[in-house]
Formats: sequence, C-alpha cells, structure tokens
Amino acid sequence: MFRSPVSRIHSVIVVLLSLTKAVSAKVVDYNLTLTPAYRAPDGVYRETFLVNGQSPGPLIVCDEGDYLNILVRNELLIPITMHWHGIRQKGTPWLDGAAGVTQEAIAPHRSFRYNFSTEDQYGNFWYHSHIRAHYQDGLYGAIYIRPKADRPKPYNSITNDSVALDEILEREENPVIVSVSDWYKWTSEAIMLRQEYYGIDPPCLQSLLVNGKGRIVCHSADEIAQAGQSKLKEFTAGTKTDSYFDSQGCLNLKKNGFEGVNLTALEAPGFSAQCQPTFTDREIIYVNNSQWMVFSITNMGGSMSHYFSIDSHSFTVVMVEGTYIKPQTVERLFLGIGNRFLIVVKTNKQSGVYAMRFAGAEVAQVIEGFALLSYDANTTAEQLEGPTENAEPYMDIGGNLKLKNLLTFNSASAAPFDDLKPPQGAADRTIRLLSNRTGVVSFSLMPNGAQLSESLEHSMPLLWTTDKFPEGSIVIDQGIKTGDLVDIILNNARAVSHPMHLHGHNFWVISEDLDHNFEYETVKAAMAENHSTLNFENPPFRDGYTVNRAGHIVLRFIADNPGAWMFHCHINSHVIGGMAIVIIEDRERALGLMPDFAKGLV
Ligand SMILES: *[C@@H]1O[C@H](CO)[C@@H](O)[C@H](O)[C@H]1NC(C)=O
Ligand SMILES: *[C@@H]1O[C@H](CO)[C@@H](O)[C@H](O)[C@H]1NC(C)=O
Ligand SMILES: *[C@@H]1O[C@H](CO)[C@@H](O)[C@H](O)[C@H]1NC(C)=O
Ligand SMILES: *[C@@H]1O[C@H](CO)[C@@H](O)[C@H](O)[C@H]1NC(C)=O
Ligand SMILES: *[C@@H]1O[C@H](CO)[C@@H](O)[C@H](O)[C@H]1NC(C)=O
Ligand SMILES: *[C@@H]1O[C@H](CO)[C@@H](O)[C@H](O)[C@H]1NC(C)=O
Ligand SMILES: *[C@@H]1O[C@H](CO)[C@@H](O)[C@H](O)[C@H]1NC(C)=O
Ligand SMILES: *[C@@H]1O[C@H](CO)[C@@H](O)[C@H](O)[C@H]1NC(C)=O
Ligand SMILES: [Cu+2]
Repeated sequence: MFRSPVSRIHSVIVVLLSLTKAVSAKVVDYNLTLTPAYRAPDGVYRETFLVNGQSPGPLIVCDEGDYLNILVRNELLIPITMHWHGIRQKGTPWLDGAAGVTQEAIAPHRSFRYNFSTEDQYGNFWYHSHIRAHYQDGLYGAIYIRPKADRPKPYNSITNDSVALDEILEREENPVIVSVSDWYKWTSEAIMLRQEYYGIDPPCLQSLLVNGKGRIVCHSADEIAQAGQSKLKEFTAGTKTDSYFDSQGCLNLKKNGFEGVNLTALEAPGFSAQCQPTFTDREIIYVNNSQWMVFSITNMGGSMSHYFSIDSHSFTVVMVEGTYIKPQTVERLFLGIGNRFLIVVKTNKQSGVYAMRFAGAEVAQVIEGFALLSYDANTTAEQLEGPTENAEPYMDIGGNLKLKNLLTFNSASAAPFDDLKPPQGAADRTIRLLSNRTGVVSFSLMPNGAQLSESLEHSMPLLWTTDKFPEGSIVIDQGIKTGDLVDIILNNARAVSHPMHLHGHNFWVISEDLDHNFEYETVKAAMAENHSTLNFENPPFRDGYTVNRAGHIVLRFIADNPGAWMFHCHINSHVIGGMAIVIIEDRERALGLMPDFAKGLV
C-alpha cells in the first residue's frame, strides 16, 4: 500500500479526508511564554530560561487525534523556535520547529503559532527549543497524548486481574511524569564558548535534575573510583594513558594542546574546583502500598545518556517512543538523550522512601541524580535527606548494577506489541553516513566530513527553497518520492556513542551492532549474504536510537511525510560541532502543502 506511487489527486483526497476526520477531534490550546530568569534549581544561581515561569515547562496533554494549538511567545532576548520531539508533523512540515530548516527563528518579542494534528500518535513526547543549545538552559517540557481506548494494549502480560487492569488503564490516562536533565553551572552559550576556545568536550555536569529539581552531591573519592572503574578502564584502553576522576566525578581526559592554560582555573574536566554540595529539594513522588503506577520516563538532557532504576522495585516497560511494545520486566533502563519510555510499577512496599535513580552512562563523568518515591504521605522535602534504610539501591552512582541477577531493558528486542514490521527487500534510497569526531569539538555525519554550519540556523529555511543541494553536503537531496522505502546506514568511526534522532518519522532498526560497522553499500547487498545482524522479523520501531562507539545502526523508514527532516545526534555539543544532516523528502509535494505564510510570502 505504501509502496505504490501516489498521484497528486490522491494526496488531495487524503488531505480532505484528514480534514473531515479532524472535525471530531478537539482543538487543545496552550500558550507558552519564554522568559529569562535568575534561578538556582540545584542550589547555585545562574541565568536560566523558563516556560510560563517554570522549568520544565507545563505538561501539554491531549487525546490521540486532537489538534494542538500552541502559541509560543518569545520574551527572551535571543531568537528561538520550539520542536515537538517525536511528533511527526504529518502534513505540516513547516511546524517542526527546526530553525533554518523548517522555519525562521522567532525574533525576540514575537510569537509563532504551532497548530498541528496528533493523529495516529500516542504516548509520551517532549518539546524543546531547537536552535543552538538553549533547551539545556530550561526550555523544555513533557507532552502526553492519551492513547485511544481501542488500541491493543500490552497490559495482559502484566496481569489478568480486571481490577488491576482497570487501575493501570486509569493511571495510563495521567502517568506520573519523570524527566531527567543535565545541569551545568554555566549557560549553554558559555559552555559552547569554552568548548570552542579551549577545545574541551564535554565539560563537567554539576547535577542531574529530575523534574527540574536536584542538588549537587559530593561523593568520596573511593566511591567515585569504585563506581567509575569500568569507565576508567574503557577510557584508558582507548588512549593508553593513565587517568583519574576529580571531586565532581569528572574524568581527566588528558587531551593535548593545553600548554600555558591553567586547567584548574578553567575547571577543566579532571581539574574541577573542589565539589561543593548543596541541599536543595529533590522531587518527591508519593505512592501508596499495593498500587499500580504508570510513569513516563524521558531523558530531556543536553549532554548525557543515563541509566535509570528504582530502589527495591522492578518495573515493566510497556511503551517506547510512542509505540506499545512486547513488555519487559527489568530493573534497569538505558535512556539515550530524547528517549522516552512508559513503565508500570507495582508499589509493593508498606512504607519507606526509595530513590528513582538516574546515573550518567557516559565515560566522561560519574554522576547521579534522583527523585524520591515515598510511601510515607507525611514526609516533606526538608525531612528527606534521601532513601530510607530499607531501600535497596539496584545500581551504584556509576550506573553499574549491584547484583548479577538484575536485568537491563533490551532495546534491540523491544519489538512493537502489534508486530508492526518493516517492508522487506531492497530500499529505493540508501543514505550512507559516518559519525566521526573530526576534531576535539568538531563532529560530522557525512563520510566526507561535511558539517552543519552555525549559520544555517539563521538562514532562510531549507524547506522553503527549490535549490538543488550538491551531493556530499549535509542536505541529502536524493529525490526521495512519497512511497519510497529509505534506509539510513550509519557507521560510527570513533570511540563515542551518539543518541541519534530523526524528525518527521519513526524508523525500524533493521540492523545493529555494538562493535562492527556495516560493511555493505546497501541492505540489499547484506541480504544477499544473509548478514547476521539484519532483523526484519521483530525490529524496534523508534524515533531515537543510539549508535554505539565503533558500531552501526541501519534505520528503515517509509517516505510518507513530505518535508525537510533533520537527523542528528542529540548531544548538544555534537550538533553544534556539526553532527546533523537534513533529508529532503518529496520537495514538490512539501512545497505544495505549505501555506504562503509558512513560505515567508506574506
Ligand atoms: C492565550 O493567550 C491569549 C491572549 O493572548 C488568551 O486570549 C488565551 O485565552 C490564552 N489561552 C490559553 C489556553 O491560556
Ligand atoms: C494555524 O495557524 C495559522 C497561523 O496563525 C493560521 O493561519 C491557520 O489557519 C491555523 N490553522 C488551523 C488549522 O487552525
Ligand atoms: C493473561 O491471559 C493470557 C491469555 O490467556 C495469557 O497469555 C497471559 O500470560 C496471562 N497473563 C498473566 C500475567 O498471567
Ligand atoms: C591555577 O588556578 C588555580 C585556581 O584559580 C590557582 O589556585 C593556581 O595557583 C593556578 N596555578 C598556576 C600555576 O597559576
Ligand atoms: C494515596 O492515598 C491517599 C489517601 O487515600 C490519597 O490521598 C492519595 O491520592 C493516594 N496516592 C496515590 C498516588 O494514589
Ligand atoms: C499524617 O498526618 C496527619 C495529620 O497530622 C495524620 O492525621 C495522619 O495520621 C498522618 N498519616 C500517617 C500515615 O502518618
Ligand atoms: C574521522 O575524522 C578524522 C579527522 O578528520 C580523520 O582523520 C579520519 O580519517 C576520519 N575517519 C574516517 C573513518 O573517515
Ligand atoms: C541465504 O539464505 C538462503 C535461504 O536460507 C539460502 O538459499 C542462500 O543460499 C543463503 N545465501 C548465502 C550467501 O549464504
Ligand atoms: Cu553525538
């Protein structure tokens, strides 16, 4: 059905049909006002950005199929956009919020209306600004789209008790939002300056915020060394140099080129000023014994992938990035930046306070942050210094599991619950990419080293133009037509992993290897040799996925959404360092969809 060429008339009919359907859908309004503020979410004051006076911004919630009508008012002193992470923007490619790609940035004291459909999308998403690295200064929040009641749901594999099922379905309507973000004592622009000037990447995180709250915790050198053992081994194996952790848990990366620079004064990783603890409130989530709880877990950070666990509690992952999966009951979850999970937890303790932990999964730093899960309704933040004695942490501050029999969520085997499979066979288009660190703070996705330029975000949006982009540039202009089957082959050249994100589409991960590149020109060539990493049977269906250091991923999607879609690493310093491409999809049809105002013509 998807593969047959679709005529222009057909597409007009499709648009009309979707408009008729929309009549029954609600329009849900939000105003998001962005302002600067001087705040200390982790106890250290700095310049931050807020959404409606708070960070994270307000939860945006609607029912599947509704229209979201969101007016973004920019009261910052910088140009800004808002991206709706995971929302495909089908039929509204100009509302994707990627500055210089789908729209011009919103000037200070101006507004922009994002009004788009959520048809065929459900679950947890998030919004964040999409220019420079400003979202890590506070411009982010959660979106929850309540799934339609008639969607097949995976809860029978957890329980067949009808009371329990009703409770889970009720909780699913309003899951508890738990989002982690990386927090620095500097603004993102200050970090990018340090990065460009001194060639430091990454700098040290100060704290991990959960739902915008957290504190700076200083661990003993022993505890850091113990939890950081495997990170240190990994790093020194790659560099063959000795290294160590500083008091903030940052690995001394021992890079060259620092002659004459006082690394201590610079607070370079491995040379930080002495860690100074703070005692600000953590997020507290209250529960009662014998409940079924549903949590939305999202990594909204700008720097690090994290591990997640809950002291003394297993949990069942039921949804990944807007798709119900075949459930897995585990004790630990890996969250690349942007990754989103819905989990179900049976709260089976009488009393006590337990930590919902996030620990940095990257080599560069041993750092942990947590929210508290409290069974004791009368505890207050001031009374709570941390988990109670009966809480059993399942992982240490380095994210290492404490017991051998504990399980980690397996992304590669998390196939959609409804067995949604990719089309088989050869692709119509293949995009071959290479993620490479081309300098200390310079990154690329193109085999020829081409980079996203800083000026692109301030240029006329690529979506508006009829220019043909040259081969080898970061704009992939292969003449993709609606109905084409597209493969992205991404090989990773160097020893850092990248949490990749595709706009406008979900993809199947049809091949993945942690340690080996994909040595074929096309998937077809790999199929001819029955290559063992190919998976057409039960591949995960995602919009974000991590390519491991020295590994590969092959992502397959159906071109059913004309537009200009970014594909990029979600680590801010890597994107700013150049690690992004833009895929032009059915340009003619995309331009035909766009109202004049979206093309800048009024
Ligand atoms: C958004 O702001 C406008 C005023 O500009 C107001 O009329 C409208 O009611 C607000 N909408 C919501 C959902 O707050
Ligand atoms: C969406 O907003 C634009 C710009 O404000 C407006 O022209 C358009 O009619 C709106 N569309 C819908 C479906 O509300
Ligand atoms: C619920 O019932 C189905 C169908 O009989 C079965 O496959 C499933 O294992 C049951 N779930 C549990 C948790 O026992
Ligand atoms: C480097 O900076 C630190 C912190 O400002 C200072 O204590 C130290 O004396 C400086 N070292 C040199 C060699 O200047
Ligand atoms: C726990 O029980 C109390 C008292 O009945 C109730 O107010 C509260 O909402 C319950 N908490 C949850 C998460 O259901
Ligand atoms: C919590 O405090 C209220 C009011 O002080 C008291 O009535 C209630 O019994 C307390 N609940 C628990 C579980 O201690
Ligand atoms: C990665 O970039 C470096 C620096 O530009 C270059 O020397 C190296 O050849 C590149 N790696 C690959 C596999 O192309
Ligand atoms: C691949 O598998 C097919 C079916 O099992 C078999 O017929 C074919 O010979 C295999 N090709 C190679 C190169 O191993
Ligand atoms: Cu990256």
